[in-house]
Amino acid sequence: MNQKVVRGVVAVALGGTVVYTIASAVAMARPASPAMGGMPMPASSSASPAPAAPTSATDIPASRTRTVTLVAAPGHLTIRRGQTVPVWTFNGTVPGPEIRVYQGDRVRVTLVNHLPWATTIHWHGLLDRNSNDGVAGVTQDAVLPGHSYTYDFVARDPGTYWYHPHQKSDEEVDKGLYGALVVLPHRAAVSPTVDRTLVLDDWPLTGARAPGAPGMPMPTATATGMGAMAMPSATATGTGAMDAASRPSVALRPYLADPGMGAYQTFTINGHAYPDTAPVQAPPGALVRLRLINVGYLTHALHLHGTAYRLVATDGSDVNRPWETTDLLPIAAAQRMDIEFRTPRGAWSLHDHDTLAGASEMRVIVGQGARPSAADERAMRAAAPPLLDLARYGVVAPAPFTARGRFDRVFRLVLKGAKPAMSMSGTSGMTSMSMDTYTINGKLFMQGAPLVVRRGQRVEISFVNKSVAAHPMHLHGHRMQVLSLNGEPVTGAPLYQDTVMALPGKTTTVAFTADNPGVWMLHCHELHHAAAGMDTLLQYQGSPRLAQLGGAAGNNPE
Ligand SMILES: [Cu+2]
Repeated sequence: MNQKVVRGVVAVALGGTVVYTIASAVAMARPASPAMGGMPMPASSSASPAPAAPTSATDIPASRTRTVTLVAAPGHLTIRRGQTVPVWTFNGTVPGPEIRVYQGDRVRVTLVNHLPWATTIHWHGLLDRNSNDGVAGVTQDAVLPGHSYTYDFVARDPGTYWYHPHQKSDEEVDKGLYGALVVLPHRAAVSPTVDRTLVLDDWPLTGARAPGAPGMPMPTATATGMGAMAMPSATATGTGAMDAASRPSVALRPYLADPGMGAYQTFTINGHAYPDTAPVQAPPGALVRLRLINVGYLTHALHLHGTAYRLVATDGSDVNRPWETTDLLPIAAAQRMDIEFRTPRGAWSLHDHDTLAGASEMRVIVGQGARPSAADERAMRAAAPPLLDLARYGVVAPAPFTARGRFDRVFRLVLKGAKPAMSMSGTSGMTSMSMDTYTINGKLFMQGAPLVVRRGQRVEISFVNKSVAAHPMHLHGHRMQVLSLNGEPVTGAPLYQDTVMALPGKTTTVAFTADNPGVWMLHCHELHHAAAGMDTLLQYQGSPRLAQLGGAAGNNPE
């Protein structure tokens, strides 16, 4: 794990040369039966939802079983006209097909591996059995090339989730292996007219700013294929620092305080960079729900022009009585933020309000028309709203935990990082960098002891970030209630997340009930940090670990 080079450039898919142009996701009226987000699904069956949500897979009638096949294979993605890059795909697309089901549906997903590497699928945020968690070396063996594996779960909790490999995840997710999982409630108080998913990603590409011919600015890996990673020039300077022309805005600096991320200069929404992003078109006054999923490693501050919005859900959990705001919405790695608003008149932007090179292309047009209005362009230049304070948003409500409550187990996890060491790799002329190390309580993954709990315990975890980098910490299999966010007590609506952003120099405290036995990952979702050691396990007493690292499949979750 420590020998890899960092800042994995999306590696080159040797072989398959079919160029896929991703179909624009279609603005969709709320479906009578769940739809697949405009993406083709190879095999599925569906029926109208029943009113009650059964509790186990065996209770679900076959008519409410959704059957999906996800074929992982190399392919190509046209990020924008003139820029097509080699990627890894599910069913030929990036993002992979959206899986949209109703609460209570049984979902059977068969993963078919046509990659040159072993892989898995992890259902990020889903509260389900440990055996479905898809973590190579912890809950299953990685699925070898040419093999398949079936996940079978009940979509118990409505919300916005996503899926991605948990085998060498820093590289496999980076190459494009991800997709949305949306679980619709049986009944919503008000159904939105438009319900769209926007998957945000960042790529280690210099994009439109790359010199030379259009096509593939991605540095090609060496002939040995996927294992060899080359450093793009942006990080070959020795520091990896973002260049002066592309520093994050002041508000976002703590979130983007990672000296190694300067290579990630191309930002996409649903696989495309503006102006090639699909607009969100709706008549004025229509209720729009946008499900924002950040599958990349950088935090983005999204700004909606032309109207106020409400943040209605974080990581799949509803926000209590959200109010209208025009603040920038920060969304860290792996987080989901669902927003609702009434469509304004005209054409307006939803965009990454930042000064990073890629921010201007992380943009979709909202409203009527595919081009921004003059009013929108003026607003783009003038606006300087603050970041939304998640600790003070929404209305306080009863919740399982309070900061002064009693806990059965209290863990204090100190997050640290060590500076990378540079080395030259002779063959390609590229500079590579040995992996920096990131630790929890001074230990790399698997050096440290797991956090041991018993079923029913009330557990508190404090993330004490003593590194210079931000760490979006993800706990599998549980919903965390955030008690204090970067030193600030949560005084608004109860804040539930499965991935909480721990900023440098701050302490963030979460609580949860140990109600899902198994062995679960707890790790940083800046997946380079995870691959560099920032992972641990939450282990229930008496729960067997279902797989081990290494072995025939080379199990390596990060
Ligand atoms: Cu981290």
